[in-house]
Amino acid sequence: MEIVVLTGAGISTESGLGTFRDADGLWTHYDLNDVATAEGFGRDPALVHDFYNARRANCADAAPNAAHNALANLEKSATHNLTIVTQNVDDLHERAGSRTVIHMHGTLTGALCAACQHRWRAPLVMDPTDLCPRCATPATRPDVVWFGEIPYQMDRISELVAASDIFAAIGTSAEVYPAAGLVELAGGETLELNLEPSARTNSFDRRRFGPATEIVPEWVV
Ligand code: BJW
Repeated sequence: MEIVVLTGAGISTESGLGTFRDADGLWTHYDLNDVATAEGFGRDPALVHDFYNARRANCADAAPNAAHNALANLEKSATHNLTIVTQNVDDLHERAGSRTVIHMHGTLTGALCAACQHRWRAPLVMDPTDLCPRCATPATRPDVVWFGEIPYQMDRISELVAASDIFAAIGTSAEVYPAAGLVELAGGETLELNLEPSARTNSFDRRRFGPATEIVPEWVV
């Protein structure tokens, strides 16, 4: 049984990490054009680093919740092959014990040189004057996927979703593409697990609504 689970910010919100588009979400406090585009980074790299430094600190203080734990346990069961495709840049799936996790929008723990594309482990606090360890250019940015950039491992993700027996989307608004369109590629049964209906809820075969810490452990049992 091949299971692919797509996760979004809603799975981590009960761990204390905010979502983007809910009331009081990150995009109600920040203009995404300023902090989640390469153009915004070019205009004001200090603002972007402040945004991600704060999120890195929040993430370090957070712990996986019952939904992350339930998915990690599902992966350990010998009868399933589970791949988690996450839009989240936090590492709560890994810290819960999940081993097969694809971060399609990058990670808070990654640093990327905008000049030479070298990647390395990000320090807790990043600064516009940080130099790339390979080319020594002060072009260090978080290794996350901003609007207008191509998400990571899309070919592998598309193949996994198409070949899946079950595709479940957890805690995502389905407002951001290409993640929102993955349900259309799914070869098997599709299920939405979310606090409320997402923008693509009608594309799923089945749906359950409620907090992830309740509905994900119930689904996994
Ligand atoms: C709970 C809960 C609880 C709350 N329990 N649930 C097609 C049509 C229109 C536009 C486009 C299109 N294709 C591409 C675009 C452009 C653009 C886009 O989608 N724009 C839209 C806004 C219209 N997409 C892109 O630019 C992407 N790149 C791209 O398309 O490249 C071209 C290409 C791709 C592939 C092949 C070929 C070419 C890149 C998108 C990058 C997104 N980056 C961000 C920020 C960086 C990472 C970071 O800083 O964290 O990623 S934006 C932000 O949104 C972040 C998230 O990963 C992403 C998704 O958000 P998510 O996770 O869904 O969170 P929310 O807040 O939206 O929703 C939370 C949900 O949880 C809600 O439903 C709640 O109800 C629920 N919830 N509490 C369960 N307790």
